Amino acid sequence: ESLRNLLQKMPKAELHIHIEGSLEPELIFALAKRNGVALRYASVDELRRAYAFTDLQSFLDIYYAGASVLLHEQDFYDMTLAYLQRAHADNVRHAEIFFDPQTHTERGVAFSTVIDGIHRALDDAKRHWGMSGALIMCFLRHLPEEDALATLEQAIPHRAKFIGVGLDSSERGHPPEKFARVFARCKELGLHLVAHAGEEGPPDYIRSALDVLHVERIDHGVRCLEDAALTRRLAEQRVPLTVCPLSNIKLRVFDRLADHNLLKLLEAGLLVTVNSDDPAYFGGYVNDNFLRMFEALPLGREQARLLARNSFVASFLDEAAKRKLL
Ligand code: ES4
Ligand code: ZN
Repeated sequence: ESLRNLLQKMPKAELHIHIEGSLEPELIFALAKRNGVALRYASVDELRRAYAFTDLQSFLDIYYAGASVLLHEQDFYDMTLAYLQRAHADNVRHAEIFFDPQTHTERGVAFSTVIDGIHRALDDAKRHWGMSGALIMCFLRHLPEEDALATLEQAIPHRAKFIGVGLDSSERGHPPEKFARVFARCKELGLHLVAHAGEEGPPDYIRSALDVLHVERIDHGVRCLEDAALTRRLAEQRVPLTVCPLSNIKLRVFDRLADHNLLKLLEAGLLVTVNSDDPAYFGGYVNDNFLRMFEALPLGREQARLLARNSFVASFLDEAAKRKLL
């Protein structure tokens, strides 16, 4: 059996996927038409041609514009079911999915519309494909902490529909410390905690995500290797990193896949996972991330099996569910 086949067929979990980043251009246009929303792009091709990013911010501008077509519960359902179906084809058995409520509530969409539509799709994926899913609510770090606290208040009546919180959007200039109070409240509520750190931001943001926010996983975290003491700590404490190779290339964190530090992260003993981040924008779903990374770096079957195993180990599934999937 080929390495390609192994990568495609091995059961895996996906732990770093923004559901709004799974919105394909075709669905953006279909929803724009269905909802009577005007787009700045004349066609699917023109929109796709705009996906030429120079950094995180240039991507985020287009990503928030794309999300503007989402108005009704059914829109959130359709987007989420499309992702889950595509992930099922990649043999994803479990997905922990980020959603950005503020992107929608700021436009006047109700919090319940967002979470109910997404959550109904998770229920259906479980029934159709036996695939499990869980939601992680992200706070937009470019907005004030007060907005994050207000979002948390809106989320409380829906507490049973999500398992944790994260931190995303523009990293530079918005250190984890800015969200210390809201993360402390989330910890009291028994929520799982994660944060994007060390994607574009410095290793110090990884350290403060751990020390100030008390996160259990670091999203991206690839810049940890600039700090040897931090790298040793992440390895010793088995802190998972949810790495997204194609994202890192599209957003110019690394020039080429051959320059990616994934193998170095593994060699440092880190609990690395491979994920798609925003698959509709970055040129591939999770198996594309595996296949292209394994073509570009000297990685083999042993690492394939390790990365698949890590995806379940690093998940927030309970130990009994992990044992069944491992
Ligand atoms: C994101 Cl790649 C990335 N980084 C930070 N925030 C995000 N939101 C969606 N994708
Ligand atoms: Zn991300």
